[in-house]
Amino acid sequence: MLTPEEKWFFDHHGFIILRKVVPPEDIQLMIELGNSWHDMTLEELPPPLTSTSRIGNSSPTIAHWINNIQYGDEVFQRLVLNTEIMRVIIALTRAAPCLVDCALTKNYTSSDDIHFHASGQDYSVENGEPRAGFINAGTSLVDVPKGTGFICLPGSHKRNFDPPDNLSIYDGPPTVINVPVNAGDCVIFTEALYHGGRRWTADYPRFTIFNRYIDNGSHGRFPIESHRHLISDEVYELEQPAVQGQKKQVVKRILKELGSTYSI
Ligand SMILES: O=C(O)CCC(=O)C(=O)O
Repeated sequence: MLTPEEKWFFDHHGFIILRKVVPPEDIQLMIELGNSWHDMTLEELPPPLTSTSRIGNSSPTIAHWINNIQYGDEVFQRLVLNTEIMRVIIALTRAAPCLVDCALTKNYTSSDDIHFHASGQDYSVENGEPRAGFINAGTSLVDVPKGTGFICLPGSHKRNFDPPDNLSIYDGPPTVINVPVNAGDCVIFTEALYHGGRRWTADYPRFTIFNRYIDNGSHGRFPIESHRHLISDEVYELEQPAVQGQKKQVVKRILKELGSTYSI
């Protein structure tokens, strides 16, 4: 599933980069839909699309995101089921992924910085394979120039010691690294990794899709039954709770497509 180099890279850094995994025509369509949804108010969004960044007390200049986008168009379901991305997600979840969030974030030069944060410490190596309990697959729809966008504290997912408080997302290597990507590239990282986002600097907006997966249960989330007709059976199944040791049909189909004999 993962090559020896990918296993080493993920274990060492806490993320992996997949290059050019999305076709340009899908990228174009996602940007068009993203632009139209981001121009809408919360009430105008077609249900069940919503924006948790517009609910509550979040900063008005936060880099806003739209949630449940997989219900908004098939193009986002194609990304959810993308074989190259799922190859890594299936490996890291020991063949038991549950999709818990699909969100499309738009950053402007006026959008806030995203400071270091991490969720949990659920990362380990089992039977010689890296595994992560909470994973984020961030696919960029635009070219992200060096110096802006995603940054992280490489290796911090192992968290044997807490990082010092005085680190800045603008610090440089070896402590903080910035990960420049191009449109169609996907950065898959464990949410246990300390990460964040630098202020956007290009003269076009940044669009990123963050698809999040867990490897056990469903974080109390379930497919939205009232809009179940808007997603395929495979995406519906992927949103069902994950049970270790039980492979979903969608996982079996992707493994077959990959020619993998992966067993737990
Ligand atoms: O802008 C970025 O790439 C970082 C996004 C982020 O920190 C998050 O999704 O939790």
